[in-house]
Amino acid sequence: TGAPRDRLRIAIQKSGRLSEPARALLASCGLSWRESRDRLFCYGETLPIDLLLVRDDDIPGLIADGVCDLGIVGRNVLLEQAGERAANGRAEAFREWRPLGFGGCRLMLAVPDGWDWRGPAQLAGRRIATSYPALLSNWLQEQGIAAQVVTLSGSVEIAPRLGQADLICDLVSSGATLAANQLRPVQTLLESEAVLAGPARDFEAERAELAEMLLRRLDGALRVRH
Ligand code: PRT
Ligand code: ZN
Repeated sequence: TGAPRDRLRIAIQKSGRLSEPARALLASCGLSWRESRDRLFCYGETLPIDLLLVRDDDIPGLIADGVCDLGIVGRNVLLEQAGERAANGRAEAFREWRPLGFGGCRLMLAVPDGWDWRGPAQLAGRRIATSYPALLSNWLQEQGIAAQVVTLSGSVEIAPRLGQADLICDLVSSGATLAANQLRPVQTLLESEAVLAGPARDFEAERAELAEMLLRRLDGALRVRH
């Protein structure tokens, strides 16, 4: 399986917050594509660099399996899945290659408005709802705190009101969602943004040259933006 050796395949989010900025960034590197009828695959025209349009959660696994060479995904997703792999005793398979400067957000603890927050020690014995159980568990362990991690795949912000958890650990950008749910952000666990993800090891042969060219163009495009 995998892409032919003389082409590069990049996984990006099909539809979501990172889709348009990811495409725009790659287009600013001189890439252009011909879209397939099902809109899941974009064939590179100016360069032998193709796109695969997928759920963001699938991107680290596609790189680990060698189905894609690179991906554009939130650091939060990449580190969560890396943490999950490590917890299961699996080898490191992907890593962050470049921060990309868009999709910024924070993974934060948020407590009900009424809480008098006095620091992490207060979390002992509490139930914390999150979609990032590996990142939260690692942080709790670093802090030396025993708390219960309640894993939810979505709508984490309503968990305290439903009585599923005492507080939450979720992504925050403007903070409007927390405020609308009578929650207050109190502690940052991770500063996140979109990143270029790639395999833990370097590429070989033809793909290495293509990847180097893409990285040079990407670094140029990122410099112009800042
Ligand atoms: O369908 P697919 O699985 O691909 O998409 P998705 O729904 O899982 O992802 P998507 O498009 O919502 O987010 C993709 C990535 O964008 C995330 O993994 C983050 O890296 C990044 N990002 C940046 C965010 C936010 N900002 C953000 N605000 N992801 C989610 N949110 C949530 C936040 O948790 C809150 O519920 O958006 C809501 C609004 O946030 P506030 O604080 O502005 O109210
Ligand atoms: Zn997702």
